[in-house]
This record gives sequence, C-alpha cells and structure tokens, in this order.
Amino acid sequence: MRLSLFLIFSFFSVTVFAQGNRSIQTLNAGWKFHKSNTSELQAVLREKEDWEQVNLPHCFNAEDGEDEKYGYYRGGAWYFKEISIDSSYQNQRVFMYFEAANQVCELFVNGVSAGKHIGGYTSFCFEITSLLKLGAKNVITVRVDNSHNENIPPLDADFSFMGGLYRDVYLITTNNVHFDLLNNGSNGVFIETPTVTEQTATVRLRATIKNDGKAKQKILQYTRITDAGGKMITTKSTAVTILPGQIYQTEQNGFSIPNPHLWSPDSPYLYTVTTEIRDSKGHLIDQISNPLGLRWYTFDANKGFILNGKPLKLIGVNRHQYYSHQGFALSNEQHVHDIELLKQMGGNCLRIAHYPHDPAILEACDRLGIIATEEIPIVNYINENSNDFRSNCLNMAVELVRRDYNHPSVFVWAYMNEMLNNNKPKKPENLRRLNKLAISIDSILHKEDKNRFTMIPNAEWFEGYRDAGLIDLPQICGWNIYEGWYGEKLSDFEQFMDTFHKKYPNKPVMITEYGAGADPRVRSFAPERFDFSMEYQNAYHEHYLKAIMERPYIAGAFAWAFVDFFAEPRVDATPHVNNKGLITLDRELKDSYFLYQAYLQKSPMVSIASKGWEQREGSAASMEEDFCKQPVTIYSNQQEIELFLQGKSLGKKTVVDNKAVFEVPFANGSNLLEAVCKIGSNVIKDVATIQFRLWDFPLNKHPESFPSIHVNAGSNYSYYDKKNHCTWMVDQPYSRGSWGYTSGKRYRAGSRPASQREISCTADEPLYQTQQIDPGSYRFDVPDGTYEVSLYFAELLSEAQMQKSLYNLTADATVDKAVKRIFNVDINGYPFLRNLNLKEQYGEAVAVPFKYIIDIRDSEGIEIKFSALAGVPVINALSVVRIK
Ligand code: GCB
Repeated sequence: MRLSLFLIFSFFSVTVFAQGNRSIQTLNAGWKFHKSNTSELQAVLREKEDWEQVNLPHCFNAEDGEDEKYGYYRGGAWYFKEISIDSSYQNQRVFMYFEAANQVCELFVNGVSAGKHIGGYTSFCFEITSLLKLGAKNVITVRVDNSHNENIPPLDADFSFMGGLYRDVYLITTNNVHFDLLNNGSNGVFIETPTVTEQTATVRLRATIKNDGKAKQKILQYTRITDAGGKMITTKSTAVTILPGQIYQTEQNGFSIPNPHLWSPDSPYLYTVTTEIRDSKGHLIDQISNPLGLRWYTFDANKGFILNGKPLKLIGVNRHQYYSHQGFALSNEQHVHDIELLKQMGGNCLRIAHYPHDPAILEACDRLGIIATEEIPIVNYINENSNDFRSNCLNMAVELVRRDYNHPSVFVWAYMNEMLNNNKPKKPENLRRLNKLAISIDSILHKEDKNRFTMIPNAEWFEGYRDAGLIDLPQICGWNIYEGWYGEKLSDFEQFMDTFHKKYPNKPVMITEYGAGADPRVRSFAPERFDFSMEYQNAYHEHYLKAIMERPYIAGAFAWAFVDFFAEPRVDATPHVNNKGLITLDRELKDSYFLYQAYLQKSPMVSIASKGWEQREGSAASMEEDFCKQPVTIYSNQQEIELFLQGKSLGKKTVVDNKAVFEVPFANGSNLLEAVCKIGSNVIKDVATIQFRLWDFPLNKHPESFPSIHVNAGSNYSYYDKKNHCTWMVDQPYSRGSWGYTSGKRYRAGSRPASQREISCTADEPLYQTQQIDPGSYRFDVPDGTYEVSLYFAELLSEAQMQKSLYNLTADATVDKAVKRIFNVDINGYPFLRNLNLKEQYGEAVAVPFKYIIDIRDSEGIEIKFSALAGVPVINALSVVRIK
C-alpha cells in the first residue's frame, strides 16, 4: 500500500503516556518507507510523493533482485513515523532500542540526529529525551544503509546482507534513576556464577545505575533470585547514594544456592534474577529480570565436551536468519519455531552463524536447553589497513558479549570464519596482520567475559591457519569440512580430523560446519555430489554423523545448515539460495532431518524419511508385472522395522546405523506405506501415502489409458515440478516397447553432474541444468493417439568455466565462446525445428520451450531426431502428453 506524502505527518500517531517506572513497548507499526540514497532528510522528503506503508520487522530486500553488481539493493533507505509524547513525561527518560538494523543506522528525532550505529546484527539504544516535544507530535526518522563498506564486517560472505529495520524496535521509558541502557545493547545488569557444583552455587551480580535527575538520590538496589516456580531462594540489598549525572557501578556478591537444580539440554532449569532500584521511600523505580542457569563445563582435547561433570556429545546445526519472501524480517514466533524444530530433531547445540541473531533465539535456547556458540561477522577477509575496520570488529565483540552475557545457553564466543579460503594470495605479512587482529579480538572477548571459551572456525588450509596462529590462539579450534561435497571423497573427512588430532593432541576441537546441498524437488536412485538430490544429502550426513559419533575427541558438530538461506551470488538447485539446509526456506523438513532425529532422539522413533517424495513415476520391468520397484529409506533408533504396503507386510529389516532401505513394489495410484517397530507390547509407526504413476511395459499395453511421460534429459535425478504437479523422470537409454535416447552422453560441468548456472525464463532450474548431449534421437513407443510433444532447451555453461570457483560462490557469467551449435529437429519425419542456434537466437542459459501436436497412427510411436549442422545437438527435457 502506498500513502501520499500529505499523510506522513498526520497518520498513525501513537500517544505514549508516562508510567513512573520502566515501560517498554514496540514501535513496530505504521512506518512509512522509501528507498533512497539521499542522505539529507529534507531532500528525501521532496524526492517522492508516495511512501510505502510498512510494519516492522521490515527487510527491504525481501523480494528484490534489482542491483546489477550485488543482485539485490544495497544502499540507503528511510523510515518515518510519528509519535505523540504525553506531557506526563516531564521527569522521565525516553530511549529507542533497536534489536538490529543492517548495517548503518542513524536515528533523527524532529529532524535532529539522536545517534548512529555501525554494524548490522548487534543491538543498540539511543536516548531521545532531550529531542522530544512533550504533549506534542514528534517525527521519528531512521536512515538505514546496507551499502558495501570496506570498514564494516562482513566484507564478503556466502549470505545476502539484507537491509532494513528487520528486528523489533522499542520505545523504553524510565525514571530519572535507572539501570544504564546505553551500555552496548546490554540491559545494565551482568550475572556470573563463580562456583557451581552439585552441592552449591554462588552468584555475583554487577549493575550500572544512572542518575539523570537534578538531585542526589538515596536508593536501594534489591536483588532476588527465584526458582522456576517463582519461589524466593535468596535476596540482597545494597544502599547507594548517587549524585546527579553520575553513573554508579554496583556489585552484589555472595548469593548462594544450596543443592542447585542444574541447567542442561535434558533439564534446562531456569532461575530468575530480578534486580530492582527502590527510592528512599521504598517505591520501585526500575527493574530488570535475567535468566539464570546453573551449570559448569569444559572442553577437553580427548574426551570432548563435559557438562556438569559428564561427557556430552554436542550435535546440532548452524542457522542463518532468513525466511522465504521475508528476507531477514522474521517474527519472534518464526525464530522460536526454528529452535523448537532443532529441539524436536534431538539437537543439543546451535552455532549462531555468522552473526548475533534475534534475542528471541537465545531466549528459546535458554528455555529449551540448546547450547549455543555466538560470533561476530568477520568472514573470509579483513581490511588489513583500516583502523576503522579494526575498531568496528572490536566494538562488535563488546556488543556481542554485553547483550548476551546473561544467557546460560551461551557457552562459546567465536570470531573470524574461514579467513584464508578466499582464493587471495597470502603472504607472511597478511598472516601476521590477521593474527594481530585475532589477538585483539580474543583478548577483548576474554576481558569482557572471563568464563566462556573462545573459538575460530577454520577450513581446508591447515598450514595457513597454523601459521596465522588461528589454531593456537582460541581455546577451541573449529573446522568447517566439506569433503564429499566441495572435496571429492567423503572419507577424507575422518582422515583430515584424525591427522589434525594427532598433530594437536591437546587442542579441543569441534566441526563447526559440514553439509551438502539438497532440493526436495530433486530425487535420485544414483546420487552424486552436486546433483542436489535429497538422496546425496542423506548419504553425506549418514557418513559424517557416524564418523563424528565414533570419535570422542570431536567435542561437537554443527551441520551446515539448519535452514536453507539466501546467498545472492550462489547458483545451487534454487538460484540465490544455499540449499544445504536440513529444512527449506519455507520450513519443509528434508529427509536428513529425520536421520538426525534417529541418531539423537532418546524416545523411540521411526520415520519414512522420504515421505516427502510423494509423487513418483516408473516403468514396470516386464509385461507380466504391474508394479515398479523403488527404494524407500527409513530412519529409526530401533533395531528392527517391518514395512507394510497397502496393509501387506513386505518383511522385516534390521536397522544398521539408524537406517533400513526397502525395495517397494509400487502399483499405479495411491500406495499406503506403514513402517512399524515393536517395542515390547508397544508399537510405534510412521505412515506415508505415495502417488505412483506406473507406465506399462510395453507402453502400449493398455492403449486406452496411456497418460504422459516427462523426461529430465541427460540426468541422474528426477525433478518434481510442484506448480504443474508433474514428475520429470531420470533419463534412460531406449529399449523396444519403452522410451529413451538412442545415443549421446550426459552433460557434466567438470566433476559435477549439472550446470550451476542460473537459467532465465523459468523457475525449474534443476530441469534445465542437465542435458543430453548429441542424443541421436529419442523414441517413445506410445499407443496411437494425438500427442503434445514438448522439447525444452537451454544452452549451458562449458565445463572449463565451472572449474574456476572452488565454492561456486559466484555465478560465472562469462560467455563461453567455444560453444557453437546449430541443429535441426525432426519429429516423425516432420521438419519441426530448423537451424536452431540457442545461443544466438535466445541467449545462453535461457529456457527455450517448444511444443508440437502430432497424430500417431499405425503403431509408429514417436521419434524425435536431432541432426547437427555445427557442433553437437543437445536437449534438456522433453515430454509426451496424450491429449486424445
Ligand atoms: C563455508 C562458509 C559458509 C558457507 C558454506 C557453504 O565454509 O563458512 O558461510 O555458506 O561454506 O555452503 O559453502
């Protein structure tokens, strides 16, 4: 909806009334928004008549792709809002708290700057008291800018740096005497647990109190610790006299909790610490509540992670903060839902990657018992020569710790992800500068927090990280390992880790990333790396999980990633999305999610993992058969599974490494599968209904009922087109009575089975990213009738181009001059396409569909013949649909 400028200052005004002590409310509703690089407030108002009306959280890249260089808008944007402040605010302080804004944010109140914040992921607060007009309307204006800035990390990373006021914004009012809100996003109270044992726990508390009034104040700081049921456990009062304008640091020591209820993933028990300020008459004037979890832990180089005296294998995920069509702007419910899904998966840890997330995430981790690592977004490289870059990194480290200091779920502070993998040459002086910055960050993290561990996630180039000191410096070494995805062999994972452990026997280590891409539309009976099939992702995680579980020295492992996420330059099966999630951007669970559940869940579980593969197609193997056998994967933590098809047992299978595979004889139509495990006298089961389209053998066995065939040409995977409810089958060679190509070979991009180029004019990338090269002809021995024969083409990138980028983080748009192909296509002798030159007539990587209607008589079947005029012909997909 767009509103005229006239409405900007007269609409959606909220009136805020003073409350005496602290009040907190969101300022999320009724903002006017306009993208503009103009930095002058008055000038921007003259620029445009219409302003879009938005509510927060708002991300201005939720649906865009408009910038040539970055693919999405990176620049300035303005938000306006009007609030009326009641005159009762005479003796109150007023603040605006931003949970984050990416990445530079300046706040103006009635046209005057109230403050500027740098960094897109940490929280910040501005005081606006002196800029407000009491008893009147006030105009709040915010400029947010997500332009690339060489002084602000991250400079580069495999995720989109989306802009906007994408988290909640709050208006907070306080008494003149209040806990300090201007301390780097913190709430002004810091809690520590100097000792925790099974017998006793001690608690220490630091607070900063400010007197913004004109008179000296005698106050009492009163703290109480209550248990999860609200019962008082212990209290302390401290009398303080605070002069006007003064900031006072208090410390309350010696709280003691006998027989503490310990915090752990299985029992995330939370106490509450409530800290109050009371005036000399005993009236409450400010109050802050914090969660308190009592636990002790360490990371051991051989035994792994130890919590409350017992070893605990940490298995969980990395998470980014995206949702489809919303970009960065998720509701708190959506954030929390992700942590609930992690918990339901059985995961006990979360790497909050690669930057601090919404406060709702750690609140959920505290409550649900998820052990978190949290980091600042220094990714891939640093700006070595900039003091501003350095100080922005250090500020972010301070903001990270101060905001989240009190969360019992945070165990590790991390920084610097994969600093040496960006294909840039590294000289000793580069390594030295990197080391210097790392030392500064590590020491600031330890200065801010003496109790938690530090970690750096490295990758691949062992010697480089060693020489830069990034292995020795932090207390935990993280490794991001993608053997079997970017690297060729899965088993190189164990090899790398065992070698590392031998070289660094005293270094605690975690696998900070490992993962493989998968798109639920892509399914394969012969999975390969980079085919983006669910089956390859399953095989990858099956291998890694087993190897990780078998190695006690690996303290923890975080799958990359929990949820698919936007990464603008990337072209996976879904362009601009990194498809390595165990869950899609719409939160559809992929098969591998259930593998984790089978490994991690303590209660009995069985899952037909591929139940999402609910539309299948296939051929009967012979004239006598009226079924087609295809595998169905089941994950379970039980020993034996029995599978039923339409109520009839297909037999029992022993579960090996949490998995059993059944060859299921699917019949045409609806197939009900039930996977059943008996546990004593109890039964658990999972159910799936698979719609199967069976082609007879031969295809014309029942001429009256032949429907259609869709082929994903030159491909080892089938592709399900959700919009048209149609499955494009794995390609096959022709045999009499059936269908297929008569010759040719599959397109390959180097060692990869599909192009990773974005294909324009379609949303069905996986269909166009494979290709049969020089097919000779395709034959379909269909019964007589009238058919639509559709042919789908796209000129793909050459193999040489694909080799260029290790991680394929950048789509390579270079035109391959070597490709020259011109060809003809004849359908049953009819000259359907002549001199087809895809590149010249349509362009590279463009979807080009054609359709031809044909009558088939005298059992001639359909023959589609390709003949070369220059180069070799290609075909990406084809379908034969009977219309009469
Ligand atoms: C990595 C990076 C992460 C990428 C991931 C990938 O090593 O740390 O940011 O998204 O690999 O998918 O390539």
